[in-house]
Amino acid sequence: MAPENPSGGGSIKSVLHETRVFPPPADFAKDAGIKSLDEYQALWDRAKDDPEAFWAEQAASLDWFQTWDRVLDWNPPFAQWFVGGKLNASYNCVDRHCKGPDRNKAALIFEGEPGDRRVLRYQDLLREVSKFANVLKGLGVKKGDVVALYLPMIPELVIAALACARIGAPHTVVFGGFSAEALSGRIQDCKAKVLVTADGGWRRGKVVPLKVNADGAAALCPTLKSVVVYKRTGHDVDWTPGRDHWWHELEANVSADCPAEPLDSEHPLFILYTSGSTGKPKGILHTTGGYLLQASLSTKWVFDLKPDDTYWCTADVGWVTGHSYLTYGPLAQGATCVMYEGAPNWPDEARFWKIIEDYRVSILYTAPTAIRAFMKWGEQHPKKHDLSSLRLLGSVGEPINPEAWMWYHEVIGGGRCPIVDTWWQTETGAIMISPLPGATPTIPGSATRPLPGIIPAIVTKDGVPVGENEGGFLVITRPWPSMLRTIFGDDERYKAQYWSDVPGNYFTGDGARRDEHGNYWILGRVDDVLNVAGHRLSTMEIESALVSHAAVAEAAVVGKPDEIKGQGISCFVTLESHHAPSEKLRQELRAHVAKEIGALARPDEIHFTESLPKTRSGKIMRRLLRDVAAGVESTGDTSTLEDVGVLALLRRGGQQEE
Ligand code: 6R9
Repeated sequence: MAPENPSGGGSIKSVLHETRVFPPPADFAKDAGIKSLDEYQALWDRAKDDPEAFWAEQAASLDWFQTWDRVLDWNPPFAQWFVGGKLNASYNCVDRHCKGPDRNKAALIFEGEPGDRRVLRYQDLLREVSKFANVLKGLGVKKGDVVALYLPMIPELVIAALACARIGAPHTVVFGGFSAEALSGRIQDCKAKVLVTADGGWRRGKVVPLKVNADGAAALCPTLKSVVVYKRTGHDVDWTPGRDHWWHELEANVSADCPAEPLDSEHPLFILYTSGSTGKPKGILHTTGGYLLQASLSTKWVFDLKPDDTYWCTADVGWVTGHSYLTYGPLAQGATCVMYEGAPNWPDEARFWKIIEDYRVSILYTAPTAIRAFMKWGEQHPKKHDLSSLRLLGSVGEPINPEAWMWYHEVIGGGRCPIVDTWWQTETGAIMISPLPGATPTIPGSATRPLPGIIPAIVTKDGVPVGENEGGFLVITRPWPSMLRTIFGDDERYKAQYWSDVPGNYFTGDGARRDEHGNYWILGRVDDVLNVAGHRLSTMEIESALVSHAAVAEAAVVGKPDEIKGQGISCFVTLESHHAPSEKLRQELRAHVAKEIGALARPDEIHFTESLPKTRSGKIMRRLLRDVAAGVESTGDTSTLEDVGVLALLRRGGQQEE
């Protein structure tokens, strides 16, 4: 919010001038659900002209216990979709596929990092989800109670999420890389009563100490009554009798029958915390009908899913991509999904390619940061494996640079697989801008076009549309079914954060331009949000963590270009008078941030400085610090700087050093 660079044009610039265009391969288009740009355009136009009729038609693809009375109730900025309709997400993802031969189809093909394998058919998933739903009921979880999930990437994470959905208990999944402090903050914010975790998970041959962190978090959370622990690694863990329960022990005593609860379309499905431009993560609330519809429909359109596809989304369920495109979207579509627990370079850098060969994966959906790491590790790794089963590649999480796009296309896709570069956000719930692989010509670095039903615009800070190829703020002009409903417990913040910058429009926080062919080019965040290896982090969240350390007086955090991660974390820190800069303190501060937030937020560099560049009104000029961190000259206006000397000192590298 409140970006430093006010109006479109000027300060949001694109340096990309990409002209290579890759039309959909003819044999791909022939069998695709949407076969041509004309077909796409007709669908998009119809959705624009009569959105309610369009969405109602699409919603018929889900199984409803009761049809809706009204498609949309729009009280800006509060939307209700399919009002009066009743359905259940777990029923749509599991039960309905068990009514015919698909009951024997693989739903999840799991591979653990140590190499253990499990296949759950749809009827196995139904049994496991029903049993765990009964476990939750046995612990007193009622419709509307929030359940926190802090698990490794194992089938139980999907099972637990669907079990929550089955009984109407919203889940909040916390990524296993977050610290005890971050976990407890989330549990307290949503007042979860039950936490589901594991003794540990495997990552690069080591155990991720989930139960240790869960214990640390639980100690700070008075609302938490029970902790369910799945035995994954089998090592010893501390135990709090009365509060802690083994998953397998609870499950041994429950029935495998638990009918899915008919829920209002607007019943909360999950809360997922994400970083905004303030210190405190926001609980993004998604509800059942609209979210499930768009997750499911976009999976079908964007991945052109076929019944015999083997689909692999590499995202962790702790992020929204794992919610929409490993859990709800593909399972609602009855797809076969690969799920992998561990690191891409364990035991060696060919692990992903071996998985693709072993399971004959046909669709791969991953992140640019991973692709750049694969490039660095070298093409000898993918070359060792047969990747001929692949037919489609996807990218998500950050802008993909054309070099990485071309490498993905040639080395992984063998030059034959279309690439779908999908732009969306935790808040949007589902993919918003992306090629449709049988219809849209793709261009390295462009997410191309909005999906049918999505009407974006690129505007100045005053809401005036910018011209062709001019940079501006990306907004969405109309409500869509999978949009966030609010920030959990904070409607005012929801309004302020998303709907006040450009009144009447949803403000994405991203800059973009649209070219003369109607293709969108995402230019990155225009607010104080960092995108580190595809993970969203707020500069202020890291600043708060730094200043919570006794030695730190003031901190400013900025992103710095990073070859693999996209952005690295660069911190400028002033110290309390009785503390002196030292390498030891630098390491201590890095560790402190990792402890407060999680290892993913560990700063790449910490600069000690005597003061920070500020405007006369006391605002830290991050723009200047970004230039210092990147080692480039600042071209922007510095006239509001309170003390020009500070900048000169920082530029000369005249930071206060040990
Ligand atoms: C799905 C997800 C959202 C932010 C978003 C934007 C960036 C995501 C992108 C992309 C360029 C793409 N982003 N996909 N930028 N091209 N294809 O990543 O959600 O974690 O909420 O992050 O990620 O900046 O605003 P989330």
